[in-house]
Amino acid sequence: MTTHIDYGPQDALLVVDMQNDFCEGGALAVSGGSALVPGINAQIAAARQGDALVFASRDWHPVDHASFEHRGGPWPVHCVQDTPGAAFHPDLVLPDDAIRVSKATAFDADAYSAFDGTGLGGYLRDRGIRRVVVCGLAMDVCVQATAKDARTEGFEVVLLGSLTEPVDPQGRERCQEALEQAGVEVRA
Ligand code: VGL
Ligand code: ZN
Repeated sequence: MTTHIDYGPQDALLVVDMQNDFCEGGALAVSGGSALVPGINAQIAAARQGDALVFASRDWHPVDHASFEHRGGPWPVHCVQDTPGAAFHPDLVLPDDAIRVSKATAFDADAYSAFDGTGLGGYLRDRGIRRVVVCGLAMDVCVQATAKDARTEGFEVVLLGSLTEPVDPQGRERCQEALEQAGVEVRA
C-alpha cells in the first residue's frame, strides 16, 4: 500500500538516487531497489496533484572518482557520468519539470547528501518549501544523509520507510533510529 501524504505547495518530494547502478543488475545493487519504483511513481503523481515540487537526485561521479576502490575509496565503480548505470531507472516516471540534482561530481570528494555542495537547501527556502518528503536509495547511505541534512537545513522531514532500502539488509532499524533521533518522521 502506498503511504498517503497530503501534499501541498509548501512540500517537496525528494527522490534520492533511483539509478540503475543502485538497482538489481547494477554495479552497487541494493536488494529490493527496483521494486520501489511503482510506489515512488505513485508518490510523484500525488505530489504533482498537490502542487508540491518534485526533485530527483542522482549520484553523478567523474571517472576515477575518489570513492572508487581503485582510488582507495569504499565503493566499486558506480554512477559514472553519462553511463547507463548512472541513468535513472527506466520505469521511473519523472515529469519533465521534475528538478534533477546531481551530486558528488568532484574528482576528489564524495557527497552522500543531496544537500551537500548543491545549494539545494537555499533553493528550497527560496521556493517557500517547509517540508521535505524523502524516498529512494540507499537508506543507510544517501537517503539517511539527505534526510538528516534536510532537518539541519530547517525543514520538516518525512521519510517514506516502505519506499527506501538499505545497502546493508541489517541496516534498516539502526538507520531508522538514527533518523528519528535527528527529528525525522519515519512513516511506514
Ligand atoms: C550511494 C554509495 C555510494 C547512495 C552513493 O546513493 O546511496 N551509496 N554512493
Ligand atoms: Zn557514489
